[in-house]
Amino acid sequence: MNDEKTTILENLRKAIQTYDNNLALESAKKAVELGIDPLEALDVMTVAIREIGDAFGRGELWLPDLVGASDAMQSAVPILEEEIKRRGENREALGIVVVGTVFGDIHSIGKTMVSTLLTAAGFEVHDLGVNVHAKKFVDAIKEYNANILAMSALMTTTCVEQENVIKTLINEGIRDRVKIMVGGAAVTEEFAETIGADGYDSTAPGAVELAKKLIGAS
Ligand code: B12
Repeated sequence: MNDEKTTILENLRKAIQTYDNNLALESAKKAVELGIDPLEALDVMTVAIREIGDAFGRGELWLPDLVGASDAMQSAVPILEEEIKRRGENREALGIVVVGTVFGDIHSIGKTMVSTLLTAAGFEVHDLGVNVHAKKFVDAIKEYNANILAMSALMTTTCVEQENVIKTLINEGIRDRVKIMVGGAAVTEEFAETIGADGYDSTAPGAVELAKKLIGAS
């Protein structure tokens, strides 16, 4: 198992580095077949895609590289997410969460991981997708009677939109109805405090623990 596991995890890493959708998909399927923890498989790919992002940031890679790595990751992610949900089936409903990536930002992978893990942990999750306007968050919180709002932002230019959403909730008089957690590569603990969010975490498993803590379920 150990040799096979190492090979599969290595192939997942390689698939992201070489933009190989097929290798990503097949390796994800093998990971599930072999009973590898899907979170471990997601971690390996997350590290690899961030390295691609760093190289892009240094001007060593280009947008098509981000697209290639992202396509490869998104070939594997649904298989692993399905397994995460399967492992978490039959949990008791803990709370109602509205999730989305903020307006101006189309990065979806981390936000979707957060949604999946919250669902697997027993939360009722309403994922609004990406590029979500403040008004849409407000409407969804009212419609689903949510008690948690989780916002993702990956860019320094869009994390400020999280503050705009919080201000909109205050203006609508519903700020105190929800606990607000924020995350995504551009967000920090200090920033979360500055904008008046209730919590921040840098990982998707951490988002689940935070959500439980915020509603007093842990
Ligand atoms: C893949 C990618 C893309 C893909 C996205 C595809 C998709 N469907 O998501 C594509 C190619 C489309 C893309 C486009 C762009 N990108 Co881009 N992208 C990335 C990259 C390489 C990886 C992002 C990712 O998926 N990471 C993996 C996931 C798992 O990590 P994550 O999202 O951070 O989520 C984790 C945690 O943050 C946390 N989390 C996430 N959300 C939440 C929410 C809560 C509540 C909590 C608690 C936790 C939490 O949990 C997750 C799992 O642990 C990053 C590099 C990086 N270091 O992040 C650049 C990066 C984010 N992109 C960048 C840029 C500049 C762009 C573009 C502007 C490029 C361009 N010139 O067009 C466009 C922006 C388009 C837009 N308007 O949004 C920059 C942003 C720079 C900045 N600081 O502002 C980065 C940092 C690259 C860089 N170093 O320059 N990108």
